[in-house]
Amino acid sequence: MKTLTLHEDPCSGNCYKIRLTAALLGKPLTRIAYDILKGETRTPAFLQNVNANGRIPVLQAGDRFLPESNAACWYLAEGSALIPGDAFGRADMLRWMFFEQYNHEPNVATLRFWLSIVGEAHLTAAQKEQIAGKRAGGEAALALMEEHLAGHGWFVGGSVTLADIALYAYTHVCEAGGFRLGDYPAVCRWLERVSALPGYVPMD
Ligand SMILES: N[C@@H](CCC(=O)N[C@@H](CS)C(=O)NCC(=O)O)C(=O)O
Repeated sequence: MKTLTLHEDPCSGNCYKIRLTAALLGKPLTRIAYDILKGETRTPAFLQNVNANGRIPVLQAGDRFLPESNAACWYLAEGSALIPGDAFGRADMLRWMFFEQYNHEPNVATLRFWLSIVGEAHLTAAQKEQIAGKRAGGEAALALMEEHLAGHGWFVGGSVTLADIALYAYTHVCEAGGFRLGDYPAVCRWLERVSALPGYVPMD
């Protein structure tokens, strides 16, 4: 595999997914940090050379750039046990990764960002109006995870896959967004299983 560089903001769970995947696979990553609060992913140089979409994470493999956290995790994990060997298992894993991007991250991660990183006092009126809806959406996502994990050790099959890594990133820090992990005991037990994996690294 080519030299791997992660363009990241260390406070981002989307970036952490890629670091965790690489760590579990024993693949070294070089890290380049940007401060999203200072607009460092919106500069002309970043837009032209790293990601025209103005966002991190971006995984650089040699001279090619791959935005989107879950795509980058897939690239790292291709051919490993983090991706199920059977077609249905792979599709089911993608189901949870799409759920993470559509139902979980826009609610759970956004409230953490707004309330703990930006700070409520600095939110716009439009952002403040969205808090209740994002709270309800995040709680619904966590409740669905709780229901699944009450009967399963992992999201897909009998071992950790990229679905677990994608959902772990923002779930384990969801209390910073005002969610109560204590309401989700099966989720808490699953968080412990993930953090006990060989090679696990914590978020910065
Ligand atoms: N769907 C993308 C989301 C990327 C994203 O929203 N990145 C945020 C940080 S987590 C960002 O770069 N924000 C800075 C900005 O939009 O200027 C992924 O999973 O990688």
